[in-house]
Amino acid sequence: MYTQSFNVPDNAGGKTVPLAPSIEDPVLQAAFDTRIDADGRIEPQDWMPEAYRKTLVRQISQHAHSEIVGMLPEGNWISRAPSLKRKAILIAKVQDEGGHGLYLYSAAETLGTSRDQMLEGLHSGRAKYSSIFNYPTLTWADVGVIGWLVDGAAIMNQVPLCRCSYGPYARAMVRVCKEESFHQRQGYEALLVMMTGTEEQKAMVQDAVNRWWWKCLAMFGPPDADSPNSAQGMRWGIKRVSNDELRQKFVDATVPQAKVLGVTLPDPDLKWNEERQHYDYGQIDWNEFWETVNGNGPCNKERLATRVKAHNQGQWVRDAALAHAAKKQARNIKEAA
Ligand code: FAQ
Repeated sequence: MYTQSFNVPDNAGGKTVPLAPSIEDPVLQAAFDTRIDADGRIEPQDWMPEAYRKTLVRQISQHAHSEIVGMLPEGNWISRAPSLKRKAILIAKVQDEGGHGLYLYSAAETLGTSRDQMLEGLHSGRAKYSSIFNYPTLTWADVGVIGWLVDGAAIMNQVPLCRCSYGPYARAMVRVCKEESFHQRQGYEALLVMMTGTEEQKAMVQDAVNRWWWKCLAMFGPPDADSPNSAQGMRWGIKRVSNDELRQKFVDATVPQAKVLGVTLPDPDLKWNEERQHYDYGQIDWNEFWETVNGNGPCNKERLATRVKAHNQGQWVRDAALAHAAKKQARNIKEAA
């Protein structure tokens, strides 16, 4: 299993790419560059180039939206969990994902973009969220497979982000990764139990693995050669490991787990390459990925509609909290007078 011990070396990745010259303030830019080159942290009060700020807001808000929309596919199974134990675990997991979204919105707010602005981007369909959450959860085995593979892929991507150059994002990720590790293990354990069950249960697990495997590989984003944000993201120490490298690490870590579980990963080209000391794997359907990212996946419309409805239905809670805060403030002022 992957844990906090998965780490990346200092100075990993793109320090060979020259930093973009600043047209904003050469002196402040030089101080920023020095700190980035020393693998130091940038904090909210520090000067930063606008492009760095913009990239962080793009990535962190996309990440926050993924956590929030990511509550929906598994949330659909809370009322149908097969036992009280599984229901309690699933409620806690879905709630954790909501918490991750909130840490991340808070981290993005330190960059000067309000949560309302970010939510407006999500609800209007302008902002992205992870492609993986636009697929349906057809059986209970999907819940286990999401824990094992989707959380597994998320951890692989997110552990290096614990050392991201922007302090609030890095700190949020430490806590997120600890929780995601539990999520991954609970999913794997649920599947292990099903694999000791009936033939129907085993077939259900295999079917879920067949449907989710390729989508999980695509989660890491486009191949490095087609990833417009990677070089700069790595140069700034936001991303530490490239999309393709993370995908490979995920495949290498998952193949032995699939063997222990007793399922087949649905890829005839998956085989150990002695020379590379990695598993080779087949072609990902990037057309399908981009269709899904661009709003045309099987559940995009349903997910967005559910999210917007939930947000609107929660308006009274936000109004009540604001009214209470205003009354409390008025009372405090009166008492102090
Ligand atoms: N889906 O140039 P790159 C989770 C976009 S959380 C949709 O490579 P970048 C927890 C990308 O935004 C899962 N869009 O971009 C959980 C960009 O478009 P833009 C989310 C994608 O930023 C588990 C364009 O393609 N995790 O699962 C995807 O350098 C279970 C070009 O791509 C994170 O967000 C995609 N899969 O690298 C919850 C981690 N991939 O923005 C519930 C943080 C790429 O220019 C249940 N994010 N795009 O319009 C990252 O590490 C990066 O943003 C990447 C993309 C790696 C996702």
